[in-house]
Amino acid sequence: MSPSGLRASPAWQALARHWQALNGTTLRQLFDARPDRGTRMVAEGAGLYLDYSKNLATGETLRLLQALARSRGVFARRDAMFRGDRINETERRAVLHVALRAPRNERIVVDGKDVVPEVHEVLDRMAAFSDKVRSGAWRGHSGKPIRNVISIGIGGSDLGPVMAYEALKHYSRRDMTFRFVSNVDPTDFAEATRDLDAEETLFVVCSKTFTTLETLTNAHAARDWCLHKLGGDEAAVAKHFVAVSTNAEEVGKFGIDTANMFGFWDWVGGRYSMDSAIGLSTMLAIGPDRFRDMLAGFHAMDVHFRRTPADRNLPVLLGLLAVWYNDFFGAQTVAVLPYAQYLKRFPAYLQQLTMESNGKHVTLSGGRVDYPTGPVYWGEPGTNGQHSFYQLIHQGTRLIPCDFIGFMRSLNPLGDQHDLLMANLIAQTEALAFGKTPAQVRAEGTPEWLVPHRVCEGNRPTNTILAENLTPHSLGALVALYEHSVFTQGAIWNIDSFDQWGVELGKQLASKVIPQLRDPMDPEPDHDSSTNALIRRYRAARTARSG
Ligand code: G6Q
Repeated sequence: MSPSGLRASPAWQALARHWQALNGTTLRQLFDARPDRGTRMVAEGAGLYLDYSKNLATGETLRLLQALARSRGVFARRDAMFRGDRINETERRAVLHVALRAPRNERIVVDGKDVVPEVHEVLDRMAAFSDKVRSGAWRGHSGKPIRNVISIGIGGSDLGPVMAYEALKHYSRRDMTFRFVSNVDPTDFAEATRDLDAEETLFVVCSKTFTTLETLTNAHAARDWCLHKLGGDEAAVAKHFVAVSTNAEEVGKFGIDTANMFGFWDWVGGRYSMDSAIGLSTMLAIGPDRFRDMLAGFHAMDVHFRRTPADRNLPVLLGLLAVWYNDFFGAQTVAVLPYAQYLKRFPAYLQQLTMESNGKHVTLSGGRVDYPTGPVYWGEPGTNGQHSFYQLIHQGTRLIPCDFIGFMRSLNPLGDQHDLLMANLIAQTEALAFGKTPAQVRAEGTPEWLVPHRVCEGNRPTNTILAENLTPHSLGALVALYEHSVFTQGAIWNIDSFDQWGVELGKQLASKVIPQLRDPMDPEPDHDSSTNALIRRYRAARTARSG
C-alpha cells in the first residue's frame, strides 16, 4: 500500500479499472458515440471558456475523477487555504496568494489578524508611487524624470514580472523602458544597462528574503553602476532604488531607505507573488488601474474555484485531467501552447509555478510516493511551434497532452492575420484528436510505400482555453486558473505544493565552491573527482588570466 493509500483507495482503483476499459478507445469513437461532446464537455468561468471534449475521457471518467478529488479532501483543503490555515506544512505557513487580490471588504484572518487591510495599504502605496514615477513627479538624483525601470530579482521574484510585462506590453507606457535582470551572469546586467542613462533609471530590487545571491549581487552591481555614473553621491540611492521584500532589516543594510520599500508577507510564496508588490514593475508599466483589473481577474477565478461545482469548475477539471494523464496514461509532460505572441513567456512562468510546486517525491507525512507527481510543463507560442516540435506530438511515440490558449480578438489587428492564427489553433486540435487515416492519405494519391509515413494516428488529447481578449483581467484569470489547477493536483497527490527544498539546496550549494574557485592557494578541493577537476580547471584559467 502506498504511504498515503492513494493507489489502494477505492476511488483510485475505480479509475484504474475504468482506464483499462477505456484504453484503446479512440477520440473518433468517443465523438461518434456522443456527437455533442464539443458542446457538452465545456465550462466557463471568470471570462475563460474551456473546451475539454478532445480528451481521452468520458463523462464517467470525469465523475470518477471528481470522486477521487472528494475522497482526497481537495475541496476541504481548498477551503482551508482560503481560510488562512497553515497548509504549507513543511514551512508551517499559510498559503494566501488569494488574499493579494481580495476586495477591500473581505476578511481573511491569519493568527487572529485580518490581512486584507495590509494588502490594500501596500497596493495604495504602490499606486501612489507608480503615479509619481509615471507622471514625472518622482525625479532622479540630478532632477530628471524616470524613463527606465529595471527590475532585479530571480525565480519567483522575476518570472512573474517578466511574463506580465510581456503579456501586457500593449497596455504599457511605450515611452518608458522596462528591463529585467535575473541571472548572476554579468552579461544580464551589462546588456540591460548598456544603453541607459543612469540619471533616468530606477531599480526595483525584488527579493522576498533579500539574501538571494544572484539578486544581491546584481543589486550591488546596480548600485555601483549608478553611483559611478552619478558622481558617487550616496544620496542618489534613495532616488534610484526601491525594494520589494519581506525583510526590512536586510533592505536597510543594503542602503535602501525602508520608506522606499514595499512589503509582502511570508504567506505569499515566491512563485505565487506576481500580484503582490513583486508586481511593482507591472504596475509601473500598465498603471495602477490596470493592475487592479488584473487583480480582479485573479479574484474572479478565485471565486469561481471556490464556489463552482466540480463538474463545471475550470481549475478542478484542468487539474483532474492532468492527474488522469500523468498517473494513468503515464504521460510525462504537458505542453502549453498560447496562440498569442504576447504570451511568449507564459510557458516559462508556468514551468516554475507547476514544477516547483508539484515536483515532490514525498507526501505531507514524509512517506515516499509510489505514483508519479508533477509532470514537466513546457511550450512555445503557436504558430511557431507548429514548424518544429509539433511533429513529435503528432507522430511521435509519446503521449503529450496539450493546452491550447487563444483569444477572439487581436490587440494588433492586421488584415485577416488573426483569423489565420486562430484557424491554426483550431485545426491543430482537430488534427491531434482525429489525425489522418490511411484511407484519407491514399485518397490524396499517396504511393503505398509512403502511406504509413503520412498517417497521423490522432488520439492526442488537448484542452482549448479561449478568452475574448488579452487584457489585464483575462491574464489574471488565466494565471489563477493554473494556480488552482496546480493546487488540485497537489492535493490529490497529498504533497506540499508550497515548499521548495530542492531550490533551497541550490541556494546553499555554490557558497562552498565560490571561495575554492577564487583561492589558488586553497588545498585540493574535497569533492568527488569530477567536481575537483572542474574546480581546478576553472581555477587554472582564472589564475592564468589574472597572472
Ligand atoms: C519561488 C522560489 C524561488 C524564489 C527565488 C527568489 O517560489 O522559492 O524561485 O522566488 O529563489 O527568492 P527571493 O525572492 O527570496 O530572492
